[in-house]
Amino acid sequence: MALLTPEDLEDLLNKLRQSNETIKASTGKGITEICEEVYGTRPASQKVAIVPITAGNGIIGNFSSSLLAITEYFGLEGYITDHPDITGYHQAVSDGADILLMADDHMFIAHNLKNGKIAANHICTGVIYSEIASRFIHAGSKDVMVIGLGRVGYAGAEHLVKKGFNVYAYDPNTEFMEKAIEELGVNAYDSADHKKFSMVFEATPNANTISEGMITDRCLISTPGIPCALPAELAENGDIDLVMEPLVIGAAAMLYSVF
Ligand code: NAD
Ligand code: 2YG
Ligand code: MG
Repeated sequence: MALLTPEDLEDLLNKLRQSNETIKASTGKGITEICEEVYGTRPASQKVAIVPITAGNGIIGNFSSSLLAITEYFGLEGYITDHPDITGYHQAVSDGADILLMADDHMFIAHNLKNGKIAANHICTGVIYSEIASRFIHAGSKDVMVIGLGRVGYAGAEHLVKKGFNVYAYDPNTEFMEKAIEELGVNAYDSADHKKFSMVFEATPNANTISEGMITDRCLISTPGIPCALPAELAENGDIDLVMEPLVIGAAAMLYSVF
């Protein structure tokens, strides 16, 4: 799995503000309202403890401080534990924290100790980015394109199918394609069909996964994938709305899903 770098997390709240402007312009609602509608929850003064984790590749610079900034952006009190790992976990529970945020190289979780709810970042990221794509106010149909059916992409495809969208998907991994066709009932995207989409949810670790032939002139591309899926020459087109942000949107969805 591609890990975040400290550089990805620089200037995070400005990146969020830009993304939120695009989300509002293309869906009519901001990220807070969308999270409230998807999860049916609101913050209620929960205390959030962020526990740095040294396992595997270790601490990522700016990761814990970014989670603290996100916590505070959504109106909650938060803090980073003095020590990482088990000692930090013990401190958070002893302090009476309501919600824990912590990540190793494989899982990033939010755990609400008071109501028992637990959220995984890959699921929440898939749900919230696919939800944003599906809300495009200029869409002419219920067709949505999903690019990448890994951990994040599959969760988003499942969310869209459950919401009644007509989901097309592409992943070069044939096992993942077959699973999504059999278990979710998605349509296999075939470029030879020359079908174009105005709503695209992209979740791959690769650049330039979107080609001109896949998208309508006016479209919304919602992507947690790093680096950018949209080739630079297409990104210059002012009619393409691009929602792409490295951490906050997915982390916000995690918090709302455990409130
Ligand atoms: P994953 O490895 O589980 O899945 C990625 C999938 O993309 C694979 O199935 C792969 O076959 C597919 N793929 C690769 N190239 C493709 C192409 N050209 N067209 C279609 N599919 C292609 O990864 P993941 O955990 O699902 O994460 C996906 C991306 O999202 C990563 O870049 C990850 O870092 C990022 N991510 C971002 C956030 C965020 O908040 N912004 C949160 C979680 C993950
Ligand atoms: O506590 C720390 O600083 C580290 N143990 C955090 C490790 C996080 C690793 N995960 C990732 O980099 C992401 N792929 C998942 C985070 C989702 C946002 N893109
Ligand atoms: Mg995010």
